[in-house]
Amino acid sequence: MDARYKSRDIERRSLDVDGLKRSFLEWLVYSVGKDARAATRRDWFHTVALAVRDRVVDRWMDTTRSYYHEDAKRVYYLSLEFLIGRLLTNSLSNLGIMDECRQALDRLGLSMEDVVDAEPDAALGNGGLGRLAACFLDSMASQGLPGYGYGIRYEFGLFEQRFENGWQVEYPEQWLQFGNPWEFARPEVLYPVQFYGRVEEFRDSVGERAYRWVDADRVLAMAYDTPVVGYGGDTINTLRLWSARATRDFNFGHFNDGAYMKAVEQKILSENLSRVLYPNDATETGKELRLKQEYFFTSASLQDILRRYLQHHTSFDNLPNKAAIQLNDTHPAIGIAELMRLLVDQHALRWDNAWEITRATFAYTNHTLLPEALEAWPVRMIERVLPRHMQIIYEINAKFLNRTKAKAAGDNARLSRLSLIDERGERRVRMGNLAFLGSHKVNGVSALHTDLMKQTVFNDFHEEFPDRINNKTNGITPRRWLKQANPALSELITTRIGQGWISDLSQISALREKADDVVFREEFRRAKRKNKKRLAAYIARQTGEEVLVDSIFDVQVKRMHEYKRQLLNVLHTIALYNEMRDNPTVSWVPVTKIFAGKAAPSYHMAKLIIKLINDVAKVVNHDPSVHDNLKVVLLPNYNVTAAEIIIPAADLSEQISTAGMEASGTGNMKLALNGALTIGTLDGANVEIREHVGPDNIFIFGMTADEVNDLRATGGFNPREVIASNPSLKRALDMISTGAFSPDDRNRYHPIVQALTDGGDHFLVTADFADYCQAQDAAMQLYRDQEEWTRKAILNTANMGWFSSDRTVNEYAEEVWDVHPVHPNHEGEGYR
Ligand code: GPK
Repeated sequence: MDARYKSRDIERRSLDVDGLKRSFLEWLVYSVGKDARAATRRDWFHTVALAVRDRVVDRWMDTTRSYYHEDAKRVYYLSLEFLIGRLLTNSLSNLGIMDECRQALDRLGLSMEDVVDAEPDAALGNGGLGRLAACFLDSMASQGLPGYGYGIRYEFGLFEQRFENGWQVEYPEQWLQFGNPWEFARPEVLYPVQFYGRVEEFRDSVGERAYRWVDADRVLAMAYDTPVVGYGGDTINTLRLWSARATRDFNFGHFNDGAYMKAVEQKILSENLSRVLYPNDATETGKELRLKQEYFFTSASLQDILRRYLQHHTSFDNLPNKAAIQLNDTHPAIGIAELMRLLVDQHALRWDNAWEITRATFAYTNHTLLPEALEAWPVRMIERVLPRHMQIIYEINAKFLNRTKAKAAGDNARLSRLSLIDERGERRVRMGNLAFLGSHKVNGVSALHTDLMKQTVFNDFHEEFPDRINNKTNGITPRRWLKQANPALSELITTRIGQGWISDLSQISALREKADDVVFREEFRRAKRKNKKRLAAYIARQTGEEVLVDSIFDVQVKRMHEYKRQLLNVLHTIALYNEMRDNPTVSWVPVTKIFAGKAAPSYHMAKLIIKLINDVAKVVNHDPSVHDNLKVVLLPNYNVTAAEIIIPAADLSEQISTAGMEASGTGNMKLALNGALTIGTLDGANVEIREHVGPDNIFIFGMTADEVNDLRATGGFNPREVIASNPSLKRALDMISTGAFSPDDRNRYHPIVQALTDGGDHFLVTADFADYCQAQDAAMQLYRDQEEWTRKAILNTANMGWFSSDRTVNEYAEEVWDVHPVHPNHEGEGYR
């Protein structure tokens, strides 16, 4: 090889300050096409990202090659959402070249923060489910597990939220507008995906009945690959996202008709498939385009998985030993019918053989028990959009029900509950039942949620297949959520216990004994204060509001949803406001109520709650009689980047859902790990957080899931009575209903008051109010004793080790996937 190229190659990978600086300048000029004088911050971001990407590519290829050579079993994580956030800090930090990069930029007269801030936030997800997928990618790569993410490359991620006159307004989120330096387009990795058409029956070569799907519309799925850098940079995995491309098989008939433009228009429309992420969190809208998105990415992914498998194998018998496919909720569950179709129709396997392989390959994670979120597609829609799949689903169902009938002994109610088809009203396919039946393992995402799955939605299936349901309590990656988001605390931790915690979070338990060390407590407080200052500056920039750094930062950040009960928090805010006004001479512990979260654009109640928070903020923040004792802020456009600023600064973590409704929560874990004390119900993973941090270090209140269940079952709950017997609750509600916060429109909040009273208060806000206020009081009193508060905060951080997504992913790897770490061979290339 030409020596000049070789030396350039080495330079491309060099990780020292000089090498980085030289390569930044080279990228800026030759790829971004600017000189240093004309370059904007965005140009520098692209420059740095491209230079960093260079340092990843060799190791990425080594990793992929190692998996190939070892014919390792891979896990494929199919998810309609990956809420990744920014990648620059993540890549630098996982490669271990953060300081070098900062210095290189410094020598160019640039600030690292400015460059980092020019990166758009990749928001290809709505909330917890999508962020979990992103944490899993980080954990799989960090532990050397051969894991691939498969999803959709949405052109528009989750909408940008702005407040106009206090109301949420949605704007398109154009994260790709200026290009995406992290991804590699793969125009040669292209799979056809079909829709509509009809099914033709014929006799195969041995005279058996066989089927083919004909006269269908076609689109192409084109791959874009993003390297997923594991901690330490040894393993670089792949996130493969599909983009819809029109096929070129034009109908020449149209040309002759002079309908050329019409043909082209149809082609262009087919690319809408990957245009936009549906903005509903835990609700299902039943839109045909959504079904098509689900099938589009699932089919492309399965074709890709089979192609990779067939590089080493000629029969499909080994597929379950070489591929584990995890369904992130039911969104990719149509994949079960699709794999059957591919095996039976395209590869001529016998049905029973194909079914055995399919079931052994798939596993399914359930993320919610909310009935409105359980996907059920109208039979008529699937018949039209995916006619062959509808036949396959009927066949799976018939075989299953026939087998079960013998045992069910005439229990028709049970059989109809087990059926894949819901026959009540318009006939629908229950995707949860399909996912359950087509998987060898089915899991919930916290201990409580998994128990409730067994008792409720999957009760009959659990009796039928008692070994299938298992629990995998969620986790979060300590790299992004402690090391990167909270440098102040992570540096402190590392000085005391070393840096082992970054890749093995269980080691953070060594901090327990430091809780009694006054010097450490002082330093811990100092780190928190630094983060609070950073957040206060952010709040001022975003809302114009000045908040007191020494107040309790009481934080509720998550999607706006009635079951998450932001309303309970608002009612307490109003009650506290009244108390402070009534007792101006009392020395109050100052409180800053911090909210953030998006509402689904069509979720009117959630949008009204946003407006209420903004209205309450306006009144409270401008009332001189409460001074600085109470401030309310609702930060716009909550996303991963905002979370990285808010979470490290929190004192109190609001996890106050109606018990039994939050499957797990993961924000609860991020906040506790960053030293916030939780105020929460016994719901989702809060239950396990209490077990780990200890009941003395968490504020638990409210009804349990069992109590909620009993209360609802007996129908004996009357919110009017509860309100009448609680003066502070009554006063707060009266203020809302008489327009104290909406003098311009006194009836504005009628729907909210209605829901909490005559509506029956389905989410039991009023039922938990008194207990919640007591827990809030206890928190405020504790905050007066800063030593005691800090001690508990440290114990929270120290006891959260188990909630690392490394632990979660290892449990999946051992108990569901049977995949094992592979150590890539990097010998061929010099890394440093
Ligand atoms: C659950 F069903 C859904 C959904 O559509 N989107 C979503 O984010 C969340 N979730 C749960 O609400 C959380 O409790 C849970 O921690 C998270 O999924 C990850 O499992």
